[in-house]
Amino acid sequence: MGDPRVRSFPADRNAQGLRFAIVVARFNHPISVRLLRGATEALEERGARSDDIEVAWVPGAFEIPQAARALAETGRYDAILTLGSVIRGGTPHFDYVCIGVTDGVREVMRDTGCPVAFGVLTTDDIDQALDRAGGKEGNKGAEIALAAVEMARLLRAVGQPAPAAGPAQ
Ligand code: INI
Repeated sequence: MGDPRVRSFPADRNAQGLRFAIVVARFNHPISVRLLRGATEALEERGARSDDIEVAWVPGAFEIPQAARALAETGRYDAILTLGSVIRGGTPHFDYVCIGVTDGVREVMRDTGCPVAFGVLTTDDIDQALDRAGGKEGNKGAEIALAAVEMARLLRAVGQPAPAAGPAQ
């Protein structure tokens, strides 16, 4: 794939030796646990050790960016995953939570340089969320885990230093 005359960075999804933090919203808990299982299984299938995966629970999707920023700023992680679900109700609250979490995650990635994979479902109802949390549409948690690995590897390949060595605390 690609032009052999130019340097390219092929997708590398080997998670061995990489360290991850997962921020997961407790709101809509049954969806969150399914997404979390999908994400951790995908990371481990790609070679990550369970010791190199840390999970931070937050009350709801709106709190995800603040926790993601605090984790990214430690410099201990190669990538951060964010998981949760916002389900449309009858009020504009849905839109404000969605805007808060999407803008917030983007800003964390921009400000810290740490890859932050976005795995917050935004759906009309619980069935659409279940479909995407291990149901007929797959598992978004697993999907974004691969994006996190790929971005962590890409940043290393282009020369961004790895986080400082030593056990995650
Ligand atoms: N948080 C969610 O993660 N999903 C939702 O669907 C949701 N709804 O519908 O309100 C939700 N609200 C809580 C919000 O994320 C904050 O935790 C709360 O506002 C406190 O800051």
